[in-house]
Parts: sequence; C-alpha cells; structure tokens
Amino acid sequence: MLDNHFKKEEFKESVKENVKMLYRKTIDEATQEQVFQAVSLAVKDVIIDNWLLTQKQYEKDDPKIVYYLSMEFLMGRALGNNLINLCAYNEVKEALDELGFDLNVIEDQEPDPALGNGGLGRLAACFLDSLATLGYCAYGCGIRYHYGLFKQKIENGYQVEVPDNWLKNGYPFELRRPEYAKEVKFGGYVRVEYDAATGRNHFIQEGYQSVRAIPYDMPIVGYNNQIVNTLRIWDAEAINDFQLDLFDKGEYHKAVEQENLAKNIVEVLYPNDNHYAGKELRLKQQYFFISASIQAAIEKFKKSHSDLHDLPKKVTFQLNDTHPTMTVAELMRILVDEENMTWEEAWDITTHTCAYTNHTIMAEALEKWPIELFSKLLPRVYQIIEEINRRFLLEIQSKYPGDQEKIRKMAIIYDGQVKMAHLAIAGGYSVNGVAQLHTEILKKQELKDFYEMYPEKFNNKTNGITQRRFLLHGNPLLANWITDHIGDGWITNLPELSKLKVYADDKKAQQEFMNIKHQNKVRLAKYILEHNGIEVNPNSIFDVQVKRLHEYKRQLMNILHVMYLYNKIKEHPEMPFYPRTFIFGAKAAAGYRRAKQTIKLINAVADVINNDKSIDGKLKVVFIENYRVSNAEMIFAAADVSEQISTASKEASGTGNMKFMLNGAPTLGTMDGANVEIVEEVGAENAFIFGLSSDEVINYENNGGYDPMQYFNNDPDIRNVLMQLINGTYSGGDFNMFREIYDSLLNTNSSDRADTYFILADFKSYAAAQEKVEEAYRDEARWAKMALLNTACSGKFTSDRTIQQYVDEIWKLDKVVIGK
Ligand code: F58
Repeated sequence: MLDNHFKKEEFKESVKENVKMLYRKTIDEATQEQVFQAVSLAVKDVIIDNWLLTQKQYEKDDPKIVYYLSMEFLMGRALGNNLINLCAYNEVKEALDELGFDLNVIEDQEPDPALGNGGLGRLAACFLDSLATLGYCAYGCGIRYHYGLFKQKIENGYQVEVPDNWLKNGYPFELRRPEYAKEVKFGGYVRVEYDAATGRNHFIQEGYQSVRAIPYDMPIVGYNNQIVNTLRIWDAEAINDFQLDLFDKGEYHKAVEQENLAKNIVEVLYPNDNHYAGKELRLKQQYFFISASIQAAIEKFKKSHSDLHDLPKKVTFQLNDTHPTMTVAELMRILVDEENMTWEEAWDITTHTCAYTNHTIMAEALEKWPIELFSKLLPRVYQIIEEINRRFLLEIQSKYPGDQEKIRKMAIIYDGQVKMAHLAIAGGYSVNGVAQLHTEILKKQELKDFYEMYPEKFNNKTNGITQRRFLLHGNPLLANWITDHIGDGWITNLPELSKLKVYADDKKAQQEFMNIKHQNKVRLAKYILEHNGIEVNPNSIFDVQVKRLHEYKRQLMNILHVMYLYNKIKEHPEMPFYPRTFIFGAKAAAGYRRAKQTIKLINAVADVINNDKSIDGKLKVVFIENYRVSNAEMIFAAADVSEQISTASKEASGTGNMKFMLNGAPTLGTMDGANVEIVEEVGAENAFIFGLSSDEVINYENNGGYDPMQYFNNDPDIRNVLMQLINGTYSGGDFNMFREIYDSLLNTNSSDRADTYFILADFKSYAAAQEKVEEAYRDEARWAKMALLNTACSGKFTSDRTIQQYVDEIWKLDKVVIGK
C-alpha cells in the first residue's frame, strides 16, 4: 500500500523534511518525540489523500450514513494502527531502522488518547475500525475532552489520579475544521409567538447563553481499502471572544459566563464506569455534542437532498447508551421549530432515524435527570420531552386502559425525573443489548414492559473487537505464525481462524504456539520489571484480570483467592504447586472509595507475598499501573488465563474476554455476558466455568438476597482469609485499613445488603476452577491444545461481524468501494 504512494526513500526524505520544518533540526539532533511528530505528519499526508478520495466516492455514491453518537471513544494510539491498516507497518519500520530509530520506541511517544472509560468507549473505537474496513459511510461523533481519563499512579499502594494532558504537544492526527462550527444554546426561556398566517405557534429561545462548537476530525483508516472515515470530536469556544471594552455590567457578566461555559464544557471526561452521577456539567456536555452533531448532520443532508422526509432512508443516529439520547428531542426541535414540520411528521422521521444500544442493567448506571435542572438548562428541549411524554402516556393508556402501574413504570417523566432510557426506547426504532444473555435479561426483567409494548424494536448485537489492533498490531509473533499457517484472510475475515483447528493436536504447532506465548510473557515480564520493579517468572502461569475496577467485576474475589492460596502454601510448603503470577490492571473511578480500597488491598497483598522468601517465588502478585489501551495490547498477548469472574447477570457483555481468547488465553469465568457465547464457540472443555448462574443470582436478588454468614461460619478457609482483612496481616498491624471491605462482605455495620456480589457464595467453586487450571496447565500438550483452540474458535468475536449485523438488521447501509 505504502508503495502506491511513496517509496521508502521518499518516506525517509519526508520524515527528515518534517523534522526540519517543525523543529529546525536535522534528524540526528531530533528527540524521539520530535521524530514521532515528523513520522506522524508523513503518515497523515498519505491518509489525507485517501480521505479526499473517500469523500469524493461518498459524494458520488450518496450512501446511507450512520452517525455513531458517543460520549466516549477510547481510541488508543493511532500511529501504529494507521500503519497497520495502510499495510505499511513493516516498510516504515525498515525506513526508520535505516534512519537509526526504532518504530516501537517512536510509537511509545504518542499519548494514548483516552477519551473513554472502559468497555463502552473502546467498543466505539473498534466499531469505527470495522466500519471503515467494511466500507461503510460512518461518522463517529463525540467530545474533544482536553483531559481524557486520568493517568493512574500508585503511591504507597494507593491509586493517585494525575491529569491526562494528551494535547500538550499537539496531536498530529487531528484536523481542526472551524468552517463547520455550530452554535449551541443553553438556558434562557422560550417565547411563544402565534403566527396568524399559518395558525401555528413558534417557539423562540431567548436570553440564552451559547457556545461555539468547533469540530476536530480524526481519520479512521480502513484496512487495505483506501477508505478513510471520520471521527468528529467537538471542542468549545466562547461565541463572542471576550471583549474588554464591554462596560455594560450585564453584558460583562454574560461575556465572562459564556467564556467560562465554553472552557468548562469540554474540559474533562467524567471518570465513572457503570455509574451515573447527576452532574449539571455532564448534562451540558451531552447537549453540547448532540446539538452540534445533529445540526451538522441535518445541514449535510440538506446539501444533497431536497426532502427531509427522506432522512430515515439516508441517515441513522445510533445512540451509544443513553448519554446521547438528547438526539431524539434535538431532532424534533430542528424539524418542528426550524423546518416547520408538524409534530406528527417530525415524530415519524425521528422514530425511524434513532436507534439505541443498552450497555448495562446495573441500576446505578441508569440515567435520570431532575426536571428542574433539565428544564432550566434546556427549556425548549424539555418542553419537547414533555410533549413526547404526554403523547407516550396516551399510547400506554390506550394499550393498557386503566393500568396506572404501567404509567408509573414506563413514563419518560415521572417523580420529578426525566428517564433517558425510556425516551430512547420511545423515540427510536431499535433497542439492542450487547450479548445474548444481556438482551434476554433486558427483555425479561429490566425492560420487560417496553418489550411487551414494542417487541419488534428489540434485538441483540453481541459485541466484538478488532483483530487488527488486538492481534495484528498487539501480537505480531502470533499474527505472523497464523498467516504462515492459514494465509492472511483472517485479517478481514476472522472466522478463517477456524482453519487452525487442524493444528490443535499437532505437536510442532503446539510447541510453536506456546513458544510465542512464552516470548510475549518475556516481553511483559520486562515491562513489569521496568515499571514495577518486580521480577516475575515467565515460566509461571500468567493469570490476568485487567478491566475497570468495580465491585461487580469482583477483583476482590480474585485477591481473596490469592490470599487463600498463600495460606495453603504456607501451611503445606511441601504441597506441589505450579508457580503462578497474578496480574491485575484496573483504574477505579476517582470517587469510588471501595474500589480504591481494593486496589490498596491488592498492592498490600502483593507486598507481603512478593517479599516472602520462604515461598520460593511460587506466587507473585503484580498490579500494573495505569492500565490503558497501549499496554493492554501487550498484556493480552502474554496472558495464559483470562479472568472473567463478574457476578452472573451483571456484566452486559465484556470485550476483554474476547481479546484474551483471540490471543490464546482460556477463560476462567462465570456464565455471564459474552462468556456464555465464548464457551459455546470453544467448548466447555476449553474453558473453566464456575459459580452461580444468572438465574440463580436474580432469584436470590428477587427474594431478599442470601446469607454470607453461613459461609463464614462453616468454612474455615473463608473465615481465615476474611479474618486476615482485619487482623493486620496485610496492613502492618493496622486493623482498620481493610475493615470496610470486610464489612461489605459480612454486613456487620453497613447499610447495603451484605456481599452484594455473591463473592462468598462463589468462592469455593472459584477456587476449585483455579485448581482445574493448574491441573490443565501441568499437562503441556493439553494446555497448548486448549490455548490454540481458543484462538481458532474466536472468529465470531470480531467487531466486523458485529458491525455487519448492525448494518443488515438496523442500519441498512450501502457498501462503498473506492474507485467504483
Ligand atoms: C460496558 N459499559 C459494559 N459503561 O459494562 C460491558 O459489559 C460491555 O462489554 C461494554 O460496555 C460494551 O458494550 C460501560 O463501559 C460505561 O463505562 C459508562 C460510562 C458513562 C457512565 C455510565 C457507565
């Protein structure tokens, strides 16, 4: 591909030229960071040509467009991925070698754009990659947060949050597009004006404050197909740049306030994962990027189409969770207030253009906004939602006459609150969950009433991940090995991996496969030594749990089990024990106290165990600081065991589970989220499944919970471990350090239900599954086969498949081929 545009020598020249232009330096005077900027500009140059080509092709074909609206895009670094998708990685590596630079080191200069928290944001990024690769016209729309998710430092075992100033040195892959700026209005009041000529009321927002939304475009490079789509993230600027000569006091204040509004709105990403905090600024962020995105989409549509009634034929707005649900009301506002449509016409268009994805059933993540806050900030949008609600209630009443219970449960506005999920369901044509089990739970439990009313709207789209980043880029050794055996078709057609199944019993293949795993473990061990100062044994089992820290994900159960193993080793030093390294990586939301205590506990346990000479290095515990997309790629490649141990029914899908599987790590997990489908693909004999089922958990929950005390009283191993939380074993004698964790499990003085996430109930079956892991690992041939089969059976979990299902069943997009 690179050859189509310029040769290696030309590339080298262009890097040198860029260094000169940017820094007035010769290449051998430049720092690695400067070379990164210069290389990125050279690559961007190629991308821009394809970007223009794509634009032209879209203008010619006029395909249907999906706008993927998301508060979060967890993109990870772009340079390596762009080179991969341009099929220029190896050529550029060589070119840089010849210039005396190492591409890996250059890649490491790039800040990790972390405009997302976890699974939901990363899914959006994988989807963009697949959309471009499959040749669909798609725009990601989001926010250009000046600070992404915080960087995590571990100090004295505790998480400390450090601001992530990712734009500090300028980000080479973005393009500012001030010519497409949009005005977004907040506050004020609505004046109604009767138009005698048409007999209609006009609604005019007055006394408002506004900000200018400025788009920055990032290229999304498709794999080997010259398509370059766009991620458009909006920045905010004050509308009338602060004028010092404004002596009128009212004006002066307004100018300052508008300036502040613009500054604050895009300042920082809220760092919560699966938890909703009703902050006004968050609501501002939502309306800000939605209003700008929808205005831009409508303007674009009108440029090449004469009739807005055709909008649903040409556009879908996909809402990534409820955060962009304002879309429903904003589209209504534009169609009714600005395009002068009747309510009925506008509603028909809106409800055939919007579609909603649900990512969680956790009650605390459901978005509800107090109506005072909402109506003050967005007076016109609120009026529209009131009208949507009024009509929706009429519909409910006509379907279920006299059923007040339905109204109470389903209303969009109820009890002083606006319920965003209800608005998203009423205002769209599709509602999807993100794994089979999750969608079934939505239909049978959380959204039961809505499912009964609109069964045709509900559908499942099991998540997926892009193999281009998480195998081709993250695990080059395995990627090459696979290509040597089955060709490179898997890069764009992942189910071809099943061709590897014939090698499952092949001794040579097994050895090569495990040898690659070993090399990846050595690479990770080196990283751990450099970053943690801990020496780990690459011959030990690398048992890995990396994901956001949340109680339902049960990192606590994992570390309690480590404590339990340690007790066993201490009690029975002679007992055969296969060396294990337990690796954790997780950020806790800054305000999530119990999650942060769990991080401290993991580090405290690590401290004691790693420094206990008497156990001969049989057990090591590592907490990898600042888990993020870039180190994730390396971690998945090096894992032997994939910990997916959420309380059944709580993890909507999970996507890390798929990345581990792709890289040949069997799942140790519960029957939750997409784990269920992973087991379906790879077979129960190639996974380690344990614990309560989702039905059992839901059953307990609906019947008042369960009693963890019975486990504490009857099981000495469990009691021992729990007592160690409060007897100073891991806290240098401090009895209180982990008291709250202890209490959370046994409810001795807390208000929540004890052990909300069934850790004690699942503990012993988890420990038993861990024993099975050890037993399986001891049998080298068996393990190699298992690992290989995990890779071979992971084809379903490509985001290319997920996107094709969205296209076929929800979006109905047209395929685009450059040059056709
Ligand atoms: C995640 N949700 C799910 N939310 O937990 C996970 O099972 C699923 O695989 C993934 O979505 C993709 O579908 C998630 O990451 C958030 O982080 C929200 C951020 C904003 C506040 C509410 C939670």
